Amino acid sequence: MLIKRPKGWELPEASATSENVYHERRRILKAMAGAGLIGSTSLLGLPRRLSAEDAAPGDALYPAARNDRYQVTRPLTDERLVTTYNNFYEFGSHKEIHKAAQKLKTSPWRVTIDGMVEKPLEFDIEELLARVPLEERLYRLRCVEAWSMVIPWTGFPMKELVKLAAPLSSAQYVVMQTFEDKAVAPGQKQFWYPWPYTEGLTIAEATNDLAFLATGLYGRPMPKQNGAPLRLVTPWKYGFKSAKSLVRFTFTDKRPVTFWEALAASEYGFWANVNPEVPHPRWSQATERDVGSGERIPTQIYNGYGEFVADLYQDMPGEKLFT
Ligand SMILES: Nc1nc2c(c(=O)[nH]1)N[C@H]1C(S)=C(S)[C@@H](COP(=O)(O)O)O[C@H]1N2
Ligand SMILES: [Mo]
Repeated sequence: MLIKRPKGWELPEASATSENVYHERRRILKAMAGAGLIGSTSLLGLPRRLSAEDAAPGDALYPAARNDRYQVTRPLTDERLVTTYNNFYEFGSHKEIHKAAQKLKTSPWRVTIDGMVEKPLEFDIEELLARVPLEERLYRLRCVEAWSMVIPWTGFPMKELVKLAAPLSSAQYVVMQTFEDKAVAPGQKQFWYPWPYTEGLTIAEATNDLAFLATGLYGRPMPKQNGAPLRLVTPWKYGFKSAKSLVRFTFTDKRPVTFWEALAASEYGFWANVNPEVPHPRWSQATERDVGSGERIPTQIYNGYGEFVADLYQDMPGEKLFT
């Protein structure tokens, strides 16, 4: 879903994310690890420890206990891959965005809940973290570009946020928006993108057990490139649904037009449920490349989470559930 200029979509697997560059980086990382060069310092823009001025929100809450209800059978993807092989168009469409994203300031971080709710709310992320139970969950992540990972997220069930918000019975969707700040996110100067990054779920989806608001990964506060301090994770949907660095949750009775849908509705729809049998208009979704092992593996319907979510989509004729 690389977009270099208006209407010029391409598949990054074949272009931006050069496999050679990627494997070269892995080779260097391995060599450095072997030579003991990767330790607790901040090589490669991967700070292990944050300086006092930039302490991550809720630092003291990590690690959180794992919730064993969510099992995976593949090994976890190496933390270095999880924190370097990213998509975050606010910071560019290359695979160096993990460095560019360090400019993001996550403290203070205000979150707004508004729209069709009993009472609009605004609070600091720390206040939110103090009011929700943090836990760890192992989830598969399947990007629409046909790569996948297994990630140990820390966060809380999205239904906890819906509870805090107390939506009116007329609300049908929750719309999520990423921060907007051209001074830190150069991608947002690219006027042809419909900023801010916007995503949405039905209330039934948002209150499904699987819907998760992640605040960390690998037992630590969320790295900026992965969407600090708060990002959505919906493992049965393609990765682009999981909007990063959220600042606003708006409850509404109107289905939002989401970021990728506004750019290319025939390629990236509202529902975006994973299905190996429904190809993207420009490539097959039958298999995926596990970025850890490099192996191609079969893709599963709902990314293997049908037991949790298939019921949500019964009797919805005419809806493009898998685009
Ligand atoms: N705000 C924002 N959220 C975003 C994106 C983005 O460009 N901007 N990219 C999405 C895509 S396409 C994917 S696959 C995942 C990647 O998450 P990760 O970098 O933590 O693996 O983030 C999603 N969330
Ligand atoms: Mo993606």
